[in-house]
Amino acid sequence: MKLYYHPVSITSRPIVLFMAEKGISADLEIVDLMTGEHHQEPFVNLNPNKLVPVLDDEGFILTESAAILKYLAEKIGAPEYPRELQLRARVNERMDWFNTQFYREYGYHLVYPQIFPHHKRPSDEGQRVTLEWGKERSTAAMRILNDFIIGNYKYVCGDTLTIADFLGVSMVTAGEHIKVNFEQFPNVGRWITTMKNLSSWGEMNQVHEGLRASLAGQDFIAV
Ligand SMILES: N[C@@H](CCC(=O)N[C@@H](CS)C(=O)NCC(=O)O)C(=O)O
Repeated sequence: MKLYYHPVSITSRPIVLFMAEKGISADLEIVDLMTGEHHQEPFVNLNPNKLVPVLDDEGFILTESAAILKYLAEKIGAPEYPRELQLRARVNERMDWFNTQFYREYGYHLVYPQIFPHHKRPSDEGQRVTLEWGKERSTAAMRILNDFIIGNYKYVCGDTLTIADFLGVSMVTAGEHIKVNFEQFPNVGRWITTMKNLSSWGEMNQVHEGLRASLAGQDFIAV
């Protein structure tokens, strides 16, 4: 099995963290997003969307981080993707929410345009409007995550760890690069701390932390 990924990518980090936690081994091949390797052959043949991650399981090619997490969890029968109908439906619901409602605004309208040069809008006005839009909607999504989805629970689907936590926490902690103030969202902060206590977190997030440190001196628009 082979995973094409990048260690700082929001959508790759949950996969490598889950694999490390569950002892799933695979060849890890870095696709250098910084030099545009994902826009060139041979990667574009693998994923014409020009995005990581991509899983290759003996020739079976799978894109989409949520689908890859479900595939891996199902393959090893992991309790983090429960089989019971309604428990599984809740996990799917949370993953869809993170991947659409949350990531669309927080990733593509707030974090990426500020940390990836090729996501920056071509005019100052375009950048300003995008970030204003992203900040307003990301704030609303973060409140929903804090008040409704996590609330007094330990995780995003109740008190049991699921693959939705792996997906969600990687997206939410991307906000560390732009200095999101998580003190405004104490339940989210508590959940992040819980997830950071996973035994593989530190090792799997070294490059994430390196990027965060390299951006520490810059000013950003954040939630
Ligand atoms: N829906 C896809 C989204 C994948 C995605 O956004 N990948 C980003 C991770 S940083 C990427 O490859 N970006 C490259 C770029 O924007 O040029 C998934 O969940 O796998």
